[in-house]
Amino acid sequence: MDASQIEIYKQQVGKVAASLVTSGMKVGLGSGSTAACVVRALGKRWQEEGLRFIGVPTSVDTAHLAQSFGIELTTLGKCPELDLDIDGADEVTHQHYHLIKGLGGALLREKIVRYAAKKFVVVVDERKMVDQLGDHTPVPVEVTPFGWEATAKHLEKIGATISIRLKKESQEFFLTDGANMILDCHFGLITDPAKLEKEINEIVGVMENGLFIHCTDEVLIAGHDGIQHLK
Ligand code: ABF
Repeated sequence: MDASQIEIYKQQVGKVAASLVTSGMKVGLGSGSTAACVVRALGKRWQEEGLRFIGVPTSVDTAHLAQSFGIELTTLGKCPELDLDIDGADEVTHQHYHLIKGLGGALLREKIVRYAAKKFVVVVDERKMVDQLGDHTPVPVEVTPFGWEATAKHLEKIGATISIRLKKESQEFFLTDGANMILDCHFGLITDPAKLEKEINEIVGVMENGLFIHCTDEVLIAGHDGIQHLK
């Protein structure tokens, strides 16, 4: 699938996801390129239809994009309960819609926003669908920089092969919007993702991880068969 076709899929699924938002809603706005297509489609509705909702962005990049359309934003501090959260993913299982998220580096805020929302809708193109998590994608683990080396040792003890996330074209550590580091943990095929999600978070120094298990309500998948809306 070439890049232009993928971009078309992302725009298609972004538009369909944006149609789920009605005026007055409190909406979590995800991060990554597919979620950005949702924000752009929402911005178009804001400007052309007068759609009015309140958004809680999951990253600085998403906040800037939403603000460029004039979308009203708030924080979970002012709005701790959301109606809907729309976000992308790096892998989605066909069964149960378990996710790996975080290759975009926003997993902590994404997970906090997800769990503040009544409904969670994931938007992907068909490349992201898998039978089992982990074969091709590491689990991003957000860790506090203090003592990250010791935290990494604990992660290795539960089976992780670790790549330290670096800034693009640099040898500097990538830092999240929350000024944490990300250790990309390769586990291979993950047979019990719910157990692993808990195991990782029990390690001192770990802030959160990119396994989103038993928490997806609906998935919108763009592909050569058009848009599938799985509930
Ligand atoms: C975000 O979107 C992240 O959780 C995930 O890593 C990323 C996927 O990005 P893209 O849509 O660009 O593939 O939700």
